[in-house]
Amino acid sequence: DKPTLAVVGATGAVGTVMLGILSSREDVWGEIRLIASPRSAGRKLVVRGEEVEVIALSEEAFEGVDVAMFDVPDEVSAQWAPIAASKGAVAVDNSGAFRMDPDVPLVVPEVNAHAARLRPRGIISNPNCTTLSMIVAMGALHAEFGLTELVVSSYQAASGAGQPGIDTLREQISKVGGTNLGTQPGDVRRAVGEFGPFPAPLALNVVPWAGSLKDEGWSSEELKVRNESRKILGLPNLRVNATCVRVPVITTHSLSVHARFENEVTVTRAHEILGSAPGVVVCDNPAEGEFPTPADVVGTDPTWVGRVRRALDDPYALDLFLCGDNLRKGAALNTAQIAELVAAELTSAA
Ligand code: 11C
Repeated sequence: DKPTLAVVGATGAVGTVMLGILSSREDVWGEIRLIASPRSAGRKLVVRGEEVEVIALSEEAFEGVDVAMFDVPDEVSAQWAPIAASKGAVAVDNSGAFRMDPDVPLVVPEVNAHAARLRPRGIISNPNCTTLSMIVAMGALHAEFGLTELVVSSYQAASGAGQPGIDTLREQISKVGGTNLGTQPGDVRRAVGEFGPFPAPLALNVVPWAGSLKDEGWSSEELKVRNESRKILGLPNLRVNATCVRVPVITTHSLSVHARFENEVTVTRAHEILGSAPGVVVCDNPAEGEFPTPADVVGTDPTWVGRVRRALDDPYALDLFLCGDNLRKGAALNTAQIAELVAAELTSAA
């Protein structure tokens, strides 16, 4: 029999994309059970072309479930993923609750699929969307050249902050569109009113902040990029510095990366490596105006890479620009891919 899948957080921004992804990928699932907060229970959502009623999160909801995906806030995962695991399900968690737990693998199938098999807590973590938007490409380059250092600047979309992020940006755009705002200090700040989940206006602006404040001025998001990259690549001493910035884009995170390697690099070889890496598309012909932008990448699955240059003063370093849909590969798609790895394992063991 095909395994039973539970989608916890089915009504959220990532959950909504997840249902579309589950409907379009090869169908490895038997029952797909949709679970959400009691507030959303009873709603009917379409998956695989059929209406399915959402049930409320409870211990009983995990009866008979083989794989349970969690697209919910950290504290909800922290409580409920272990409950799902105790009921016999493999929990695939998209929150930050377990990513750095040494007994929980942090998996990107193109980079470290093998890690998914060793899961002593019955939980597998899905990385943060910012890490995920670069790590498939960086993993491919690491395999060829041996990565030693990453210097990253992110350009993160509003939907990284969930549906409230999307709603806030759309409302702000409606207030500033067609005006002459953006010419005087504070005029945008006064006009937009609510900042929603962001610490400053996002429309007509860029905001050098994502997540919460950690030691010595770093944001939680910047530390996630560092810690998660190290864990996924199996490079505990990798030098990583990130500056995470929110930009007025609805969906698709972009990153500018300066990557340093053990071996000398060439752009030609980097293009070959990236061009043949599963899940990566090279779009790099600036003479023709060809480079990835969020407006073109949104809604697609791969990591898009362009602007590949060898550092002018360092033959061991590459500079590049990447875009990835933060709700797809950055969240739902990678979670679905991990769940499919587990489904294949369960099916072959049966
Ligand atoms: C953002 N990357 O863009 C964050 C959202 O650790 O899963 C995802 C937070 C996380 O705001």
